[in-house]
Amino acid sequence: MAFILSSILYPMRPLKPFVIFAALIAALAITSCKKDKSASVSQQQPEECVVGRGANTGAIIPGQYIVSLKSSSTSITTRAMSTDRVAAIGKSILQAHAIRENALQKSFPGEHGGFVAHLSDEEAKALKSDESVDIVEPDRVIALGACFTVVEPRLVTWSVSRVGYGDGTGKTAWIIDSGIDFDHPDLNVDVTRSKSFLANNTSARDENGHGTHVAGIIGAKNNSFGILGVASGANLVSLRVLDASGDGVLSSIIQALAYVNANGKAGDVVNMSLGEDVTSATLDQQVKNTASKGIFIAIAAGNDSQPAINYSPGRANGPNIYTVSAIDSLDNFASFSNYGNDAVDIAAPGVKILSTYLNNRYAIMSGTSMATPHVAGLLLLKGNNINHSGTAQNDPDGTPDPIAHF
Ligand SMILES: [Ca+2]
Ligand SMILES: [Ca+2]
Ligand SMILES: [Ca+2]
Repeated sequence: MAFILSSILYPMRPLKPFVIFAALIAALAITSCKKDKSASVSQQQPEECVVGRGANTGAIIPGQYIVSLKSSSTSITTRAMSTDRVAAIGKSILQAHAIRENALQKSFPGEHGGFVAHLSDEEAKALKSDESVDIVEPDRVIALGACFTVVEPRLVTWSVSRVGYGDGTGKTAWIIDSGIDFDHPDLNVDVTRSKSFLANNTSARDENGHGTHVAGIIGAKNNSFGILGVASGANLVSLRVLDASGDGVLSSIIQALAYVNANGKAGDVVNMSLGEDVTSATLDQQVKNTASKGIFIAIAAGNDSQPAINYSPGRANGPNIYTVSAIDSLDNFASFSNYGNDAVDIAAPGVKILSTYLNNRYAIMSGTSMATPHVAGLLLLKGNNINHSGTAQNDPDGTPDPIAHF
């Protein structure tokens, strides 16, 4: 799996100091991962082998735009429309501006539905002025910087013990990530509703490991082996937006949220252990739109040691939306975690977290990516009645985040 580390964390472009720091740490992790092929517990894991954004995250995809439509427009209502119907509306809008029909690449239904199109700057500007159009913004790269250490499992991990746990049977978590390992014996994957939003791969199976790790924290089975998830036995739906290298595009995440809007129900939970290096009005709006249906959304605050309010979707605020910062096993605020209570709602364990991994294995990973599924599990069990137990120590914004608890 070394390609994940090398391809994402060693970019040719200038790095911010934090990214250089993360890359150095990851170099240590590669060594320990190689040593651990036999699934033995590493005694020398680096303290901060953090699953963060890859260096290209936020880069604009030239000539590709996300166009979302006004839901209250007098001419168009996308609510309850199929993907095909929204695509047809998109084509008619393109036509009205003398833009070729095949510029439309994909569409997403829902209250703030829309489409993705290949456009020139001038064409994008023209669509922005259309009275049916709400937002036009460039599509962007989403990339994951990942590192992991394969270890022996323990039934109840320190982190699940810290937040508490219960029976998640019959509850549904929609996991927008790199996919889930369908064959992992400790996971109850809802294969039927799983879906890939990648342009060139229709399988929702995980080829990266990140999504499988997230899935286990939420719902690993209550059986005689492996680990126990926060909401054990929950239905885990894989909505794949990141490929084997951890790369994806913003518009796939928006499509995945629209898919949850169409197929989910109140009480379900969406886990978003991913984010952008920038803000996206379209993504924030889709998150709020999904949450307004009574679907809970757990979102990673991000791993940049920066104010969380500067990143989408973590900055999206509103009922049923929980942006999650990370703590370690001593309740200390994780050095990498984004902060700021204008965005962050709650903290959860995110340093050295043990969970399921590809090919029947278990691994340790760190990041707000790992903190978020602890909260997602609690939301499945308790909804907005989620409790707190203690607060994050040394929270850099001066307002200690409450630590999530059953
Ligand atoms: Ca288990
Ligand atoms: Ca918030
Ligand atoms: Ca805080």
